[in-house]
Amino acid sequence: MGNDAGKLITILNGPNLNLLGRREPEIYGHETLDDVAVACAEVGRALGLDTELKQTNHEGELVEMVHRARDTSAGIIINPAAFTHTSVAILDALNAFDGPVLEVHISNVHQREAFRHHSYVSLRADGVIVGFGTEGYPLAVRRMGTLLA
Ligand code: CA2
Repeated sequence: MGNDAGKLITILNGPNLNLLGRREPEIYGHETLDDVAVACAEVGRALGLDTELKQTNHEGELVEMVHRARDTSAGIIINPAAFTHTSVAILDALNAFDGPVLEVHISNVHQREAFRHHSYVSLRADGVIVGFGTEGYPLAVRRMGTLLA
């Protein structure tokens, strides 16, 4: 890592988001997770922030990714996907992270089934972006620029 490295923002994604852009475009849009990574990197670069985007289908791995971010990252942006609505373990891991946490949901979860209306992660999140499509991710990076200034 060179001396010009900026603060790192880790962008975590939960189960099935590897299918982004390939299935259910009427709900989740046409952008892939790789497209999201590029959009976030562009916004981050303008703010002097480095970004890394990760995805896993496994709850324990998401917990470990949050733990790793404790040593590497100034902030976490997380779309826990279905674990949003079920996982006390991910909430506990985020509670052990010192920096800002922003929660992103691509769809407007409040317009969907009642079980999507509650988020454990929102108890920890410093902000939540819901229903902005994949544009929510670079917007969250922009907000990180403010929170970490
Ligand atoms: O709107 C969101 O970002 C969600 O976190 C997406 C989750 C869902 O369980 C949450 O309630 C809201 C589902 C992610 C599934 O992603 C797919 C993407 C493309 C095709 C199929 C699934």
